[in-house]
Amino acid sequence: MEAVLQKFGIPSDALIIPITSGIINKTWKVCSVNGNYILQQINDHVFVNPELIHGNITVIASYLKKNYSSYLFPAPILHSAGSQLLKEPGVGYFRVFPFIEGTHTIDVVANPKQAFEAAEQFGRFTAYLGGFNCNQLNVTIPDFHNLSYRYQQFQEALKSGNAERIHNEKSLIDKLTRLQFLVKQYDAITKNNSFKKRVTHHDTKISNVLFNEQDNAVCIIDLDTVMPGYFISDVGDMMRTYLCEVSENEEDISKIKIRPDYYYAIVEGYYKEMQNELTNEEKKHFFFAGQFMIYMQALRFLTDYLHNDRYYQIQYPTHNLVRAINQVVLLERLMEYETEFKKMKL
Ligand code: GN1
Ligand code: MG
Repeated sequence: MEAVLQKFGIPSDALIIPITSGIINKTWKVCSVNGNYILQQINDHVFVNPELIHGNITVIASYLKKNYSSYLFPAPILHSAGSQLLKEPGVGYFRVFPFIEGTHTIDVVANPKQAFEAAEQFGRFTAYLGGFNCNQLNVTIPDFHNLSYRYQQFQEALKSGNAERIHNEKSLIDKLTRLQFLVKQYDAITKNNSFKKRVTHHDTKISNVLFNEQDNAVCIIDLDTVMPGYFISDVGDMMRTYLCEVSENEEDISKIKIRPDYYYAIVEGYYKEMQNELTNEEKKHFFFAGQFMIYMQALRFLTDYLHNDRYYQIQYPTHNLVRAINQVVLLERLMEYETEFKKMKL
């Protein structure tokens, strides 16, 4: 670790504090006499070509700088050999971001204002990049939010996965199978010209937004999965992670409840920035966005559980199962609000 820091010009006696909220990359806060930084080791099983991420960051940073010079975009710093990404042979890929002083991240959305502000930030990011041709971006994880593909992976896990786990989880598997109509709706979207591919963040959880001391959102972070995508990915993942007070890790399903105010806050914040970008057809799909993302995450967690947990970091053997059950309950709770939420006028 010291050797890595030194290459970024950071003194080796810096204090290194792990940040454990992500479940893919490894992240540390580094406090040194030169200033504070965020150090990350990229998970190169998930991001097999980390160079692609940094290609995206570079072109986006330059577009935003040219067209929206006051937009706050925390770009990684360069190491001694002059690039953002440091490859340590046999160890992995590292990058360092400046720590934006006076900001903090939150893990749970505590009030609708935070939800509104986060949604506004993610909407603004896509809207500002409306004039940027998203096809220039590298695809850092192919088929990342392709629901048909995720369903297909689930089907494969049912054939080749852990037989005992498959047997024991039959009722959960049946439930997810009955929700397959959501895959059909997604497939229709991919064939509908009214749905546009835009610069999409694809990981809009609240800890990817920096807040200042007044609790105002100041910028978004984590551009690893920025790729061409549909707006339902970003709006849907906010719904998945902000609507409920407890996270995907909660075992006690009685705590999984929808907070309607937060739904309206997400839609209003995103819409404020994106209303001129979205087509009328897209505007009718805010509710679907939540269903789509929660369902996809349930499939991904269960698929990983059936494959003996090879993708997500887990803290105990049934962790992915708990997460999958949690997401199915969340989806069921959301669907109870279908009529009410669809009445929202845009
Ligand atoms: C992963 O590690 P984190 O929280 O940034 C995953 C997301 C999932 C999320 C579920 C590259 O993101 O898609 O929604 O876990 N990212 C990747 O907690 O797979
Ligand atoms: Mg992420």
